[in-house]
Amino acid sequence: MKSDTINLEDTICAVSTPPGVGGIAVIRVSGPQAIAVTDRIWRGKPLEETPGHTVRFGRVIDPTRGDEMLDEAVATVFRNPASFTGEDVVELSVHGSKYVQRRLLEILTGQGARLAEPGEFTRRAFANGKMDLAQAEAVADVIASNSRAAHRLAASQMRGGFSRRLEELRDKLLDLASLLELELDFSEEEVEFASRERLREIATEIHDEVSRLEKSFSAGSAIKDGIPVAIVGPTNAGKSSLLNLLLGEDRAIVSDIHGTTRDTIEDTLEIGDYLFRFIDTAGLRETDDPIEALGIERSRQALSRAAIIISVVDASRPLPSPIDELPDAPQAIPTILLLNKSDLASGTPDGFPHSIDVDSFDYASVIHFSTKTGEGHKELLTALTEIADRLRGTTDEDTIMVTNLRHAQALREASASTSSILLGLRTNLPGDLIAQDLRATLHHLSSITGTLTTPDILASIFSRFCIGK
Ligand SMILES: Nc1nc2c(ncn2[C@@H]2O[C@H](COP(=O)(O)OP(=O)(O)O)[C@@H](O)[C@H]2O)c(=O)[nH]1
Ligand SMILES: [Mg+2]
Repeated sequence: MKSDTINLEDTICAVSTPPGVGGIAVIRVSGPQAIAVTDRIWRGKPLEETPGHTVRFGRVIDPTRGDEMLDEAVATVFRNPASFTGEDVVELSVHGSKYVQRRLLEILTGQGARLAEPGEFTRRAFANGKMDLAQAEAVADVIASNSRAAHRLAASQMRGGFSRRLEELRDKLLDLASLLELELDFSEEEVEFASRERLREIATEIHDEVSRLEKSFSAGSAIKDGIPVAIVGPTNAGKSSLLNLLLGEDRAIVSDIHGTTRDTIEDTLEIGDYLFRFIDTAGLRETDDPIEALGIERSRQALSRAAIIISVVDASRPLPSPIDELPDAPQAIPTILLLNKSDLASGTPDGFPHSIDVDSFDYASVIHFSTKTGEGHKELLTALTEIADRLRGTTDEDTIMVTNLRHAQALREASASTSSILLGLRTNLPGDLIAQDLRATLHHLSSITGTLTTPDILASIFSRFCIGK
């Protein structure tokens, strides 16, 4: 699958461990001259005579300084095609001093290697057919993943789960194409009606799956980047106190002055398998203060992006009624109602001075809470992870979800084309017109795995990788 046009003749090198000082740093060299170049600065058993998947201990020397020793090192040799990039690769593990890392790169480039561009190792792996584009992008996602759920999604995509699903869709599209062709070939005869029925069945299956994948993006990207949770409610309800309690630090200013929080404050927290992104907002109220008004506008924006809403009310005071007007939130977003300041509440059977009718709004859960005593904290964490489980869709951890905007856009286009196929079949459009939409669908799906991608798209994808990947 050589659809990439990068120069594969160069031998490239880069530090593949994080920048800075470490116990060990790994410098990766890849390309046709990887072993020869490294051998010129290597003292130990010659790497040229070392089989692939073999580790050697030796020394790295500096030929420009009378072969003075730079460091002791461990060299791991991989031979084309059995390596990450599909090329000859040497990974040099040296002591992680900044000087040793920098000097080793200088020595290697002095011997004919050049510095790798961001993502160039992975780009070569793609160019050499070691993985498709969706898998290559998943490498970056695995590296960036910061929760178990995000890691599992990325790892499954890297192993090719998503690519296989796309392959299945492609096969079905080809089935459809050949049936259409049959129909064209035999259009004079009486076979049309029987096959149109079958065509519609296949087209519906394809369309449903493409749409499902497309729709999974909003939850998929939330899981990848942190599920956005907006904390909303009237001023002084205890929203900032809640954020601080959740994060275990005094992140937001808390005071009994109404309108203290003027800007949205965001921070992430890992709970169970998920990363959540909590957004503390300014209380929604009418105000003459222009700064607070800007904050309130930001609150509304946070609300519109939220995957989960925590609606906080001060339940020790009379509540504005009806309560379902309290959260300024669309019904479709799962909402947790926190009846805060339970430590101040007394009186009625449920502990609150005012009977609270919450039935009119479909809350995901209603929790008696106190940021002072911590009452309800555990229930809130459980409620959040349960909603996240539902967002992920099933308990099946290998569920395929789209987490990449580029893939989502391609799927959106593919879904528009499959709609046209269905419409064409329903309205008995001629086969050759339907075939056009079929080709368009194939095109959009293929752009995800990179079988049909232009070099500039590739360049923009891989430039977002870090150097050394
Ligand atoms: N007694 C009590 N006071 C609380 C509780 N939560 C917040 N407060 C107080 O309520 C006031 C407003 O809190 P804050 O978090 O700034 O509210 P926000 O405007 O919604 O962000 C502060 O004086 C807090 O100390 C609670 O659970 N119990
Ligand atoms: Mg506040």
